[in-house]
Amino acid sequence: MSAPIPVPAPTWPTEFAERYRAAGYWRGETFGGMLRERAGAHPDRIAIVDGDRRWSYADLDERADRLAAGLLARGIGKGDRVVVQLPNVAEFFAVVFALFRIGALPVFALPAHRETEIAYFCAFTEAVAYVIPDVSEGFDHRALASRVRADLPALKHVLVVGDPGEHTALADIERDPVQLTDPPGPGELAFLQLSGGSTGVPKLIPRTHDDYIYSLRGSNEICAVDADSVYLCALPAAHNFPLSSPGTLGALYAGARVVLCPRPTPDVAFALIEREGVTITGVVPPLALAWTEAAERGGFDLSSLRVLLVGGAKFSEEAARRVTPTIGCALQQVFGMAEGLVNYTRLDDPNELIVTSQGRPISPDDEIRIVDDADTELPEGATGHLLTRGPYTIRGYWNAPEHNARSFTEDGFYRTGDVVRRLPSGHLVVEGRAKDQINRGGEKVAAEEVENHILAHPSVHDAAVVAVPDAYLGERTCAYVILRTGAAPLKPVAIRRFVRERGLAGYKVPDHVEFVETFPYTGVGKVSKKDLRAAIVAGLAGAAGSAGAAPGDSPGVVDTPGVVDSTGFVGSTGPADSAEPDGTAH
Ligand code: OOB
Repeated sequence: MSAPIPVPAPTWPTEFAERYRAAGYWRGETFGGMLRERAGAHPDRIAIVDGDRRWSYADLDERADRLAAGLLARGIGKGDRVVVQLPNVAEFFAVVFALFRIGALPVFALPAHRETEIAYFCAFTEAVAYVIPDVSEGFDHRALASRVRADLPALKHVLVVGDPGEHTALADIERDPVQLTDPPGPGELAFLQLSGGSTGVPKLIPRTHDDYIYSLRGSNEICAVDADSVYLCALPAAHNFPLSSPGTLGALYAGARVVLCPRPTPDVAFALIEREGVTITGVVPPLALAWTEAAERGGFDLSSLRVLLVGGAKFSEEAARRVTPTIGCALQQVFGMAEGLVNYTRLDDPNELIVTSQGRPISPDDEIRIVDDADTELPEGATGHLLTRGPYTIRGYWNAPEHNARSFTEDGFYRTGDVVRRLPSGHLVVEGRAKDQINRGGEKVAAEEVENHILAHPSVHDAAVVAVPDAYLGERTCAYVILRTGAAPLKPVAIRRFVRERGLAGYKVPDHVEFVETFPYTGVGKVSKKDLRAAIVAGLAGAAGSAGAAPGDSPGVVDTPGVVDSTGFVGSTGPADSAEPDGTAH
């Protein structure tokens, strides 16, 4: 038990930590203590609604305690890593608070992740346990767990919500609560979050109790979340946005109610908003579009909804303008990152600012630098690279010294990879991105990761993955592929299937595959992704223009259905691992 952390993640220098404590940002709270306090203050108030199940604060507190005792009895303890991959079910919170209490670190996987990603998270973090549902969205997680576990002796426990199969039922490990001898302190790590990333494999983001709880408190204040709020968790619960902006944890911090939404389609979400009197929720831009259209059609009473947060990817001004008139609630744009910094438009901002900017930071001590390629600060109002440092922004990834040297400046600023400009009000406008990443409706795809998988195909000589504009998702992925000399021609679907069968999340499977003879190169001999993207845009314009195209029907480029996404992030209407959606395309 209590495996040592291989290479400790860099943390805040003492003078910063002291400053953040003195300013009242870090108040010495922990998640375990926070839940205990709330359960003591209002035991009978409802904390979690999951379908017909309603857990009070006392219920959640007791379940977390019983699970904590069960985990300890199995030898899982402080500092141990536990990969948690659960859909939006109440047990997610029991598990996570149990881990928080004993100081074991949840590693937050998304439900869409598959064997390659899960095996990597388990191996890289030397996880001792993996928590899963039995079957979710038609996918049997138990079979995946058996395969992953066969290769990883350190992974001793697979805990299943529901029918455990050959593994252990989560419910069976519960024990009578025990007195904890060594609970984590507020400055210690609470969990590891996944970075959207732009590198071959995802990086892990170490967050402490103190820093994360500060971001919750700040978010609650900005979004007016209080004990009477009802937060609908429409996106996957493990993602940083629905977890903390202000999210489920913000709601629980406020003593409010969390309603879990099994999928974010308007029919399901709107029915819950009406039934549960939801006051606030957060979605990615494609969902905001779908919700706006559905709200226009009517049929549900959405009058309880006060605030819709939209973030994760750029929300277009036109779409932003439609939210309040159609859904009847306030819009808050949120531009955040799991590494830390979160910006919100404020509820009392002028409407123009709300619809044209991505907000300003939570904290007066969030430091913002906007710089050129040489890290030189630009004049006020200029567009450049966003660097940031502050009381809830990490100083380094977990166990990744080489990445840290690239992703952080020497004085501790995080290189966000976002290109922004700052308005006189301090609000940021996201103008683009300088990282090799595709933002597929809020889901981040690291180009290099997908390229590496395509390169494993025996017929492939080289691959370059870039974003293509899409009316619904904002961006989709396009893989440009050069085949080996003499290799037999392939169909795009063969590449897509190959990537899928390597066990990758559905949203990373390229939406579109183009075979080419060569790539455009930059002066220094690197593949010019700028030129590749330009070629796509030119191709789009040539193919009768994409203006006014319905979601997903960008001519000639997108070969998957637009509104039906295979990931669960944006909303799925069928099993995530169904057969190739585009088996007949190309
Ligand atoms: C959120 O977190 P991540 O870690 O999945 O992704 C962060 C990246 C940002 O660096 C930026 O590139 C992009 O997602 N992004 C936006 C955006 N919000 C996030 N780009 C343009 N406009 C926006 N409003 O995505 C996340 C974390 C907490 C709250 C909200 C989103």
